[in-house]
Amino acid sequence: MQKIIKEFEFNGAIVEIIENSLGLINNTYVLRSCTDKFVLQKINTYVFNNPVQLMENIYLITNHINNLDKVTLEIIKNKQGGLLVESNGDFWRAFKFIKSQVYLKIDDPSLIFECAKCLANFHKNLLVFPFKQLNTVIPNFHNTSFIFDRFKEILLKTSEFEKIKCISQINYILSKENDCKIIHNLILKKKIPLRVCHNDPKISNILFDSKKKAICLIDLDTVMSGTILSDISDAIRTCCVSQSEEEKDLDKVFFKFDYFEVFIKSYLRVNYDSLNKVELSNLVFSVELIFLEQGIRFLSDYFNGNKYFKVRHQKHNLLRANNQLKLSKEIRNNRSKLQKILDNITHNF
Ligand code: GN1
Ligand code: MG
Repeated sequence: MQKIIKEFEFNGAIVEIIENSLGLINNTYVLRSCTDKFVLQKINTYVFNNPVQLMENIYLITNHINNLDKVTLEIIKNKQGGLLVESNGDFWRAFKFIKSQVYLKIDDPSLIFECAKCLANFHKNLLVFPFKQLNTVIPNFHNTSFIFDRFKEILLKTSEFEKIKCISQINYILSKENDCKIIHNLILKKKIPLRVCHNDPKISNILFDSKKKAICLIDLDTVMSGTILSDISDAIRTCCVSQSEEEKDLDKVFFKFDYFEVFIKSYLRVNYDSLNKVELSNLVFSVELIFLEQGIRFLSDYFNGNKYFKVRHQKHNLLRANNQLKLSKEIRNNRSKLQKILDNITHNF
């Protein structure tokens, strides 16, 4: 790693390297010199097969946000002025460290308010950004219809033994084929517009200061065009739940309706005007769908040999899938309750 470190424009010699294992994709290290801290990341090229295009996106997005005088990640370039360092087929990039706290789950409604506001401001700040300038780093990233089809392909290669053990999860997912197409079809029909989206605004990708105020969204790897519904629902997926996706005791896992209300109020306060009617009328459904999608992604990876998400044991992705599928069903059974909450809020706008 010393060889890589030497290639970047860090000021001061690095005296400490600490691995941060929060993310499920890249390898992240916090470096400290006598005066400063930095973040160094090895990009996971199984997931991101074009790190150059990915960094081009981050460069454009961070410049745009910076020019608005808002806080965002600051790239540290290599000594030749490039955005990446390549070594033995691996790609590394670095950022300035932002002094902050992250949360894996939330027990305080004021943090929900902050998360939603932070996401809404991110969307608002990027409204005028021409999304066609962004590279598609992962095609079909939140295309649930595509994710469903891929699940079916993986099932064909999965052993009967394994499938029997997960028969209830498989049958549940297979029964949702039509649901998986709904949002995608609305995008194709241009009823739901494409916009610049973060595409991974989970709670641990939001930095907070010591006063519990949100600073900014990080992990900009997947910033590209998409529907704003996947962003809103993905933040809700990780903010408005009793336990994180890592919880394996499903009795402890449930959706927090009161948090949902706070989230929606706070988000719409900032960004109500840019949502169209079709987006609003699909918002509750998109929350059910994002849990289902994440459940399918975890289960697909489990059947496929855990190649995508980092795992600590062989069944890790299966347990994560069970957690997400339980929540998807809970939303399904409470659609009208959520719709009422949403309607009561939008009524006042
Ligand atoms: C991954 O990189 P990280 O850990 O923030 C994943 C997201 C998932 C999330 C689930 C590029 O995010 O899509 O929702 O794990 N990122 C990618 O925790 O697949
Ligand atoms: Mg990520």
